Amino acid sequence: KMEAWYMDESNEDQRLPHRMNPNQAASLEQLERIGVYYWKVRDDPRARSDTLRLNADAYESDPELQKIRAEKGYSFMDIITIHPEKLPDYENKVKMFYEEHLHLDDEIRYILEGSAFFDVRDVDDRWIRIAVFKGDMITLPAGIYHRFTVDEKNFTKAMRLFVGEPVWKAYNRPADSFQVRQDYMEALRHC
Ligand code: KMT
Ligand code: NI
Repeated sequence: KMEAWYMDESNEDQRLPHRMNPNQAASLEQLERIGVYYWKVRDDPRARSDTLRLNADAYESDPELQKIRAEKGYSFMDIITIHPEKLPDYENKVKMFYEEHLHLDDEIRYILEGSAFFDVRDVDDRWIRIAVFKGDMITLPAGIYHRFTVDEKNFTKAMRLFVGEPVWKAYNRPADSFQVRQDYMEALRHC
């Protein structure tokens, strides 16, 4: 089951859940309104056959993944492993991913192993934290302010997908005058 919640204001460790007390859930509909799409785990054999059934263990040959990539034009993919022993300069990178930023293109991630949090700004500029796990795919629209962190398990293996030649450049907030930001804000007003 997908889980997202509004974050508390505490400055404690970014890897902690940072739930409000009491918890304030955010729905799939709320996420869709801000252009965030989230496909939930297909590893569950009881999943209905007409739902998307990605198999995170077979990502190299999974026909469902191939279908999505063909339909969406995700021609590029690579794999990033975020773990103290696997990623050079781990602590700095984890800090860097947690700087609030935007990109000129959609950020598309498919979690192959482990877990993580993606934080996105809602329409009122409040942080929503999205917990992702093995088998989840998430897309963040170009121009949305967001950030990423590992959780307390310190392990995320993710596939990065991209339409065409990848551009990973992040622009830290404030980037309000960027055309991509203006376009994103305009799109929000129409839904
Ligand atoms: C980003 O731009 O926020 C990232 O690429 C995060 C790390 S990829 C799981
Ligand atoms: Ni990003």
